[in-house]
Amino acid sequence: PIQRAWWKEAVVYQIYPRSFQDSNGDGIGDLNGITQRLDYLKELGVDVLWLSPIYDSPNDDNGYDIRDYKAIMKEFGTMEDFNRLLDGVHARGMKLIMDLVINHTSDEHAWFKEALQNPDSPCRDYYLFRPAKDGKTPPNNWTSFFSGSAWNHYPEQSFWALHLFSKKQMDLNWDNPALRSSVYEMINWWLQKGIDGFRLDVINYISKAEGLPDGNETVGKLMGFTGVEHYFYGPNLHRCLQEMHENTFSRYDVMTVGETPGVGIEMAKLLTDERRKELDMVFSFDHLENPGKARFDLYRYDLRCLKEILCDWQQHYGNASWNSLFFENHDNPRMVSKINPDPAFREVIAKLLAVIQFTLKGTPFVFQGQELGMVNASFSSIDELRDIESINLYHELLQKGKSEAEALTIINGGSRDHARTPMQWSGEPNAGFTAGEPWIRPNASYPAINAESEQQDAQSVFAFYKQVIALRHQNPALVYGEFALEPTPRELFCYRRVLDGAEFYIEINLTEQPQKRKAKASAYTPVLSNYTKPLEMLRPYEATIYRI
Ligand code: TEU
Ligand code: CA
Repeated sequence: PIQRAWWKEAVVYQIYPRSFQDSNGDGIGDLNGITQRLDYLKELGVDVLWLSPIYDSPNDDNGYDIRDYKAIMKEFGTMEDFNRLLDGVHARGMKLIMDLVINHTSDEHAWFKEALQNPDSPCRDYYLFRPAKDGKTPPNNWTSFFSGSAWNHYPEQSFWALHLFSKKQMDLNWDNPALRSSVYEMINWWLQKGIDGFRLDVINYISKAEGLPDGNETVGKLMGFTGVEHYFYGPNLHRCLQEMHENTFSRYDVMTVGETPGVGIEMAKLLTDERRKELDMVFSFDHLENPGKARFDLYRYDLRCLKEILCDWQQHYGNASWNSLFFENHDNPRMVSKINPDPAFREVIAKLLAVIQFTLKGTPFVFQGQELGMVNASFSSIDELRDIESINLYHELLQKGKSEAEALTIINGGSRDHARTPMQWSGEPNAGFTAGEPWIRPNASYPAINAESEQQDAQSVFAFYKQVIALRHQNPALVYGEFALEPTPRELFCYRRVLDGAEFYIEINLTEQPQKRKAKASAYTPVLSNYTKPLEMLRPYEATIYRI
């Protein structure tokens, strides 16, 4: 039997604070802006808010480069603003979790500055400093996720330092016990403030193979980055996570979800098995691309492959681990656009995805704007992009001989900025996001796609989200029920959720073509559908929840 827990029953909503709501006209979303929108989130029905990083940061990677873990980023507000936000969340019966970025810090963090300045400082061993190989080249061939070598050279100290992400995001040395205690102390400081948990950034990368050996070039070509096999699941990963759990999370009633690119289902089981006391959930990313495809490849996402991956996790993850369910976040283009950019299908696809996300076993995570059916932007010049990954990749592509137009097409295919355009609140200028000059241009679709109009429209994507969230809250079968796949052709995704005599049947057409429906469904009672009433044939992307 499945152990019950509040975070298994919760619906989580991810906020990217920079793009959510500006309250003071400086063009940057902020904490007071979030506080102003709490009633909207309550109306939607979400239980937990996850905030992307709000800590003090020089913003080389929009806050994922932390300068001070115990201070709030100036653009976002003050600690008083944060306390008010937390109170506002709790007063509405919701919870709040924070992003925890502990694989690396900013190079402007006091630890790193101290490490550079003072050879005798204990902070020297908080990071991964190494001498040059052969006296001149970087210590190994690892590449950064944001282009180029993963090493910075510090000539005055005659050493190099590792950064898997930007040149200002310096990897921490998790083999150092003092570093680990400093991190736990910081975590407990936040937990004592009363927050309800954490999303842990690239947490599976923290332990690096001893000696930091060269990465295999063939693996590097395959993955797009060299060295990954030496830190995707490093030797001390589980030991570190168990120690962290013991010293922090275990002392509070909180939830944790690890961001774990590339782990796979078996490693994910080890990370989340409740008996092992490491993490509550992890994010696996395999379902975000079709097999053999990467984020910047230009292709149309085929939903038939989604079914195969999700079923694997639904059927084989076991009862000791609990899934996370998500299609979008701040690092990925909008899912609706990846599946089919034809505006005629936008709403049905957005609702189809909601049906899947809220009727499978696991905790759903909604990314801001997903509940409106927000779509990808169309960037017409590199000047419109803000993300360090896109900008670095653009220059890398030019260097490799691509034309500006070709490079821009690739960036438009996979840029993280698609998810970072302002939340579309209304048809007012700048989508109601700011009264000033927005830090990134709003998506041109906002006059048609926005919260204000969708809140008044009973057929809107927003209205559908409200209903499907409510349905899930009212029916434990949709949370804890057994998942039973119906055998069908690949084009259909049909399954049951069953618990204590309560039973739901979910019937989905994964394609743009009409499909023959399973005869049986006509005997059931439709509860929620992305079409008004069942017909003889399943229409394009039709998705219906039936009660049996
Ligand atoms: O992302 C980690 C990660 O591996 C990716 O999603 C990454 O952005 C991409 O694959 C690079 O090619 C996390 C955060 O979600 C992301 O926003 C940060 O930039 C990154 O860690 C570094 O902190
Ligand atoms: Ca602001």
